Amino acid sequence: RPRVLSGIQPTSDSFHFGNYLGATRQWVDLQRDHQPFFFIADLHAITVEQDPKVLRERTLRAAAQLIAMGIDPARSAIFVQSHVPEHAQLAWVFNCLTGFGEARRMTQFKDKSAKGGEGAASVGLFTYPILQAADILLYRPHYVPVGEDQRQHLELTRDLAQRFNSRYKKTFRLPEPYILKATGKIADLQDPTSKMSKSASSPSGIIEMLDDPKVSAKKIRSAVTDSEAVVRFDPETKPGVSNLLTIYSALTGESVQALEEQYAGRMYGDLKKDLAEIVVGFVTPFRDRTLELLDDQSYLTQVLAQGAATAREVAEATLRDVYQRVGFVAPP
Ligand code: AQP
Repeated sequence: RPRVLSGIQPTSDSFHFGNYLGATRQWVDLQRDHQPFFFIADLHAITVEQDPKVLRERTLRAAAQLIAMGIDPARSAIFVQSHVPEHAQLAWVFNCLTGFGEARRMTQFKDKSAKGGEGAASVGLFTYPILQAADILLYRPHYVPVGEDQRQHLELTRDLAQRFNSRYKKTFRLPEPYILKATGKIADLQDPTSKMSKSASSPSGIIEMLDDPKVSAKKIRSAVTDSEAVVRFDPETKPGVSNLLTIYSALTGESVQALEEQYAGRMYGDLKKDLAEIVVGFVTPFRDRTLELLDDQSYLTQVLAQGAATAREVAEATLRDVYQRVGFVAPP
């Protein structure tokens, strides 16, 4: 079975709809006929300052949310990145293969360091995409299901794989990004030309999966639209309404075209009210299940231990090949 791999950062109390519709929902689908590796990226999380206690809590919350949304620990390896030391070890090798200018071109670093100035950003934030390349290539996956914002990082990953293969010996598979056109970029409800983002969105722009469902419903009802008052999908001129249609379609399975017909001649208020109900119906059982799982931390710990054991088997073998190929003497 082809392998898939992806990760998510434990940098907030809850995943948001961008994370879910852009990435983790595909994890759930792909686990059926692939060999899946899904990790909680705590090494990535500390590229910006984290409170240690909160980071620990959020790591377990992330595991609970993944299971609650349908990742099955019997099918998928769910693990914490820092439990598999080979991620950091391979990242060092890739640090030494990456050009400084090449790393500099990564737009996420430019965006994320823009606020406080480059001087305030950590070197870890700068080399984040290189660690990400190591995360991926260690498992030699066929597909990497992510949101559109990760496309550039995936290209760097493929470049590094190719560089290593041609400099030393064919070691890595070139992974394909698995990015859905429809949901690869879920927009901020208040600023629909930007992506929904935990660090950049205002609280009213982001739907958190673990929020009180009433709060999420209110956020949908107050989403920014436009003055045309026609329910029509056109991301260029009507980004707000188009985003609502995207979310609606993704949650119900109805096509955007069918929704346009259903809401022809009706008000934006109707669309928002119906979508708010759909969102409440979706997040309520998810939230209940997550909270239930968080009550049984020994189960979560056991899932993560089993996931790390499965992941390490693969990661150790890859790192052994890499160390041998770059010329390191085998340890005694
Ligand atoms: N708005 C989005 N639309 C579609 N996909 C998205 N992803 C994130 N935002 C959207 C995808 O979610 C996965 C996990 O992301 P992450 O753990 O890297 O989180 P992130 O990128 O830190 O999430 P945010 O909200 O975007 O945080 P900031 O703003 O801090 O960077 C990834 O596959 C990502 O593409």
